[in-house]
Amino acid sequence: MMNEKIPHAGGILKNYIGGEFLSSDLLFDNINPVDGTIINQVAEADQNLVDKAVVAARKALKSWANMPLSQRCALLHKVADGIEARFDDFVAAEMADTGKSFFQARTIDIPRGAANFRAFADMVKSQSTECFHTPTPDGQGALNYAVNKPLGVVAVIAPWNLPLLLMTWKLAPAMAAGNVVIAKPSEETPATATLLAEVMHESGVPAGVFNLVHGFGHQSAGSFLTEHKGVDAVTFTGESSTGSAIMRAAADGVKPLSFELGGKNAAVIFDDCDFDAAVEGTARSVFTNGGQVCMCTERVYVHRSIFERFVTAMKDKAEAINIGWPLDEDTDMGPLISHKHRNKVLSHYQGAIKQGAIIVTGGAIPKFGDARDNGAFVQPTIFTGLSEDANIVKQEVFGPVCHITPFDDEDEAIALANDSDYGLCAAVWTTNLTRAHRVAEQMEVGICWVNSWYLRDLRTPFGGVKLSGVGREGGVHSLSFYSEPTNICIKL
Ligand code: NAD
Ligand code: 6OD
Repeated sequence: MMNEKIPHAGGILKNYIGGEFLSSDLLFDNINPVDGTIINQVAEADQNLVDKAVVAARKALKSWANMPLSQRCALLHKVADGIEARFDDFVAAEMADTGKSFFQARTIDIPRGAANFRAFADMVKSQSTECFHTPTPDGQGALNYAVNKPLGVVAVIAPWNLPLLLMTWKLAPAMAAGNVVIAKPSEETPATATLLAEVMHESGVPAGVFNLVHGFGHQSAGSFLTEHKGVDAVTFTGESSTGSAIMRAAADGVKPLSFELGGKNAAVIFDDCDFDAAVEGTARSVFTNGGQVCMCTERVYVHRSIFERFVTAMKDKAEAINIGWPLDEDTDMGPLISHKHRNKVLSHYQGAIKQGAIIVTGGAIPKFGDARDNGAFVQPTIFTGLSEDANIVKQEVFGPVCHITPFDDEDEAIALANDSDYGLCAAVWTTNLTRAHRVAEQMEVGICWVNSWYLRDLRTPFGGVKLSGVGREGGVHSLSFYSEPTNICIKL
């Protein structure tokens, strides 16, 4: 990647508050995980700037909420147009912050950023409301109906793995439903949120409707937002432990919360599967984005009759992954997000080896002999041979790794898959339709894919059970979370 193609390379990424781009005295470095170089600096929002964002948002709330729906939706389509018009800038910024491949940034992350705004701008127009005709003793009855109002000022706190995609997945429905927002991207990935602020500004979104504050979580912009009396609701994607901290912070204000949290997702491979499709799909589900997708498979359960063949085929897939420079057309996988995260992933690898894992492939840091050796790369890794209570089988790693275990029958496979503190998603591979329904229904997760993985329809409920989340977003579920219904009862 040529440095001059990265927007704001060498400059300062600012906060966007009340329609103005504001710097601060607190600057931190934004690091490229491919080679450890500094891309630019980021202006961290202190308590004063967060207060200012809340005041600006509150001031904008009434006029945004009361804006004719068609006008509000037209503005959101304009934001989508703006992302598309600056597509190359967004791709370059996302790649620089994360090291993800050009292919992934241009086919998944940035297109979904625009698609999220279009989808919710269209969906909100057909949002319906409940209406009941209620019998009364006088025989005249009453009419009960609900009107949907926005929640108010919504804090949107996003992670680093799919920065623009996951930020806009929450911003778009929140804004479509008439809320004003304060976005806080991860400290690791501040760039595309800053470009989004520029697009909002250029698109004519009124000052204060969209605000951006940069910074960290604890005792920084993140907790300033979640503890703020002027913030009406918090929508968060990130680690389950951060979700707990936010829940505690939001408890005093009894703020509505929507949480999309971690996963320890299982794939179940039956002996009647389409073998090649199952290998291809499972490899994709383990290694996409270096395993840094909340839906990535980290536990694979394979029927014993095809276990050895499956493990060998997965090994071949892992070893064929091209790890490299994001811009190279043939790069499949980039680095992890940071050295700190790599240390966490490597300590999981080392822990697994210590607990007696068989290393099918990987387990270490790749060597390149160039600047990438300063980056945060790890090898795609497959383990077998551990019992179900081993740490790497229990805890979320969030790296390019899985453990593969054999099973003997369907009931055992279901029990193994469900034996987790998490419950985000699962994948089931079988050509038997009856079995597919039977098994998928029994998975204790928010989403179960059959013969596929990460096949998305933005209208469907998305979220997790157990430690994987609270609530559902997607389609009417998002619009419902970001709205507060008032029931009106009219005696007839
Ligand atoms: P993280 O929880 O460390 O950080 C997420 C965001 O929360 C960041 O913006 C961070 O600054 C902020 N934050 C951290 N502590 C905070 C606090 N005390 N108060 C307020 N804000 C705080 O998560 P991450 O490392 O950025 O992302 C990886 C994790 O996210 C993984 O566990 C992954 O499974 C999960 N994730 C879940 C989904 C989902 O849809 N379920 C999607 C993506 C990622
Ligand atoms: O695709 C989505 O809408 C979504 N919420 C994806 C989550 C990915 C987790 O890393």
